Amino acid sequence: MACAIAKRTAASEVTSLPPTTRLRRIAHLDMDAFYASVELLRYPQLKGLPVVIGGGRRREDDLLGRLRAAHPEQEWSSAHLHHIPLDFFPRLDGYTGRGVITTATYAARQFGVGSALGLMKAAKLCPQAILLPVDFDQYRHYSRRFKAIVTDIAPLMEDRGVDEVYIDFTDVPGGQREGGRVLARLIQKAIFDDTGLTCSVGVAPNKLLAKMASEFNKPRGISIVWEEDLEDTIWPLACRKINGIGPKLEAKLQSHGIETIGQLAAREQQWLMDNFGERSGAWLHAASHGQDARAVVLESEPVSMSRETTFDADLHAVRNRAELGAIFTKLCEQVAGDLQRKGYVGKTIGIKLRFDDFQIVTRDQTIDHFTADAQEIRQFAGQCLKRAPLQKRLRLLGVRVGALLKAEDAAERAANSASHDQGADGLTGQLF
Ligand code: DCP
Ligand code: MG
Repeated sequence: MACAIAKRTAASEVTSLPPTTRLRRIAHLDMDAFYASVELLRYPQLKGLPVVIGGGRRREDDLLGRLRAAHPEQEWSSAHLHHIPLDFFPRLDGYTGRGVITTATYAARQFGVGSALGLMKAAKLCPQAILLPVDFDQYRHYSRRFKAIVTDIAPLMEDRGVDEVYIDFTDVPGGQREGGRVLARLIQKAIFDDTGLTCSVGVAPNKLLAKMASEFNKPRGISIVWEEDLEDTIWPLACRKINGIGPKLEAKLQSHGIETIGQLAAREQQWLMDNFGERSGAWLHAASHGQDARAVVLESEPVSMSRETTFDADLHAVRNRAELGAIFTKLCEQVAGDLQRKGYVGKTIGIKLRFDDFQIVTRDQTIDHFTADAQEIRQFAGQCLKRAPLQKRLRLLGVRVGALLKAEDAAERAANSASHDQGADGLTGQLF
C-alpha cells in the first residue's frame, strides 16, 4: 500500500551543487529500535532482554494501580518505574488478540520477531519476550529532541518521520572529513549524551545510497559509501533495498528474473521503460546505478496524509463488497496510525477511487472537529463513498485526511473553545 504525506509549501531546497571541489555528502540517520529504546529509558532493567512494543496504548494510571496492588510494601509513582521487578512485566506467552508489533529490541529480533508481525505469531517464536504498550507522546518527545540536536550541529536536515532524517553534510564544517564519518560520530555522541538513545548513520553521495547505508551496520553503526562502491557494495543487494521498491514492484522484477540491484542495472533503460512505464523505468535505471539528484529539503508541515492501494485484480463495489470493506477499513486504520505516529489530527476526510477505465473520482467532507481515530475516519470516509458512483469496477481505493493540525494544538484549541465534542463512541462505521 502506498502512503503519502502532502506538504504545504514548496520547501526551501538546499542547493544540490556543492561549491568548488566539495563532494556532495548526504547522511541518513535512523534511530535504533526506536520505540523500544525509548521504553528502555523508562525501564532500564529490561536492557538486553527481548522486548516487543505493541498491542495497546500505555495508561500510566493502570500500571501504577496494578503495581500498588501487587507490591503494596513499596511506594509507586512514575519516579519508581525502574524498580519494577522483571516478573511484573507481561510476557508474550499466551497472548491472544489481533495486535501487531511496532518494533522489537535487537535481543528479540534474534528470535525472528520484528515490526508488523502479529503478536500471536510472535508469542510462538519468543514467548518469554516482554510486551509493552505504545506511548506515542513519549516517542514524539524524543523524536523532537534528537532532531533538535541534529539541527544544532548540521542545520540542513530533512524530517522523514518519527525516527529518521536526512542531513546535508556537504558544507557543514567537518562534514567532509573521512567522508562524513567524523561528523556522523559527533552527531551520534551528541544524541546519546542528551537522550541515552543510539542511532545509525549512512553517509553517501545522495539520499538513495545514504538510506541504504544507514542500515548496513545497525545498531550504533556508521557506514560511508562512495560512488566507486556501487559495484561491490550496492549491486549484490536485493532490489527491495532501494527505498521506493515495495513488495509489488519487487515481485514484478522477480518475474523478469531480476533479484539484485546489479541485475537491475544490467538491463537497458529502454527495456525498463517498456516494461515498467516511462517514469518508473527511468527511475529504476537511475536508482540501480546509484544516481539520485534529490535535494535535502528543510522541514515543512504536512497538509494531508493518505493511504491508497491498487488491487491485484479489479474489484466491484457490490460483488466484492466484503473484500473491499476489509481493505477500506485497513486503509483507514493505516491513515489513523500515520496521523497518530506523527502527532497530527485532521478534519477533512476523503476518498479516492480509480476505475478500470482509469477515471479518478474523489469525494471529501469536512467535519466539525479534528480526529485521528480509525473508526471515525472509517465512518466519514464511508459516507464519502456513498456519494461516489460505484457501477464500474475499481482498480484503486484511497483514504485521505486533510486540514491537519498538530494534535497538541488541536487539544489546546478544543480546551479554549466551548465547542462540543462529537466523539467516536457508538459510531459503527458501516461501509456503503
Ligand atoms: N514502526 C511501526 N510499525 C512498523 C514499522 C515501524 O509502528 N511497521 C515504528 C516503530 C519503530 C519506528 O516506527 O520503532 C521506527 O521504525 P524503524 O523501521 O526505523 O524501526 P526501528 O527504529 O524500531 O528499528 P531499526 O533499528 O531497525 O531502525
Ligand atoms: Mg529506526
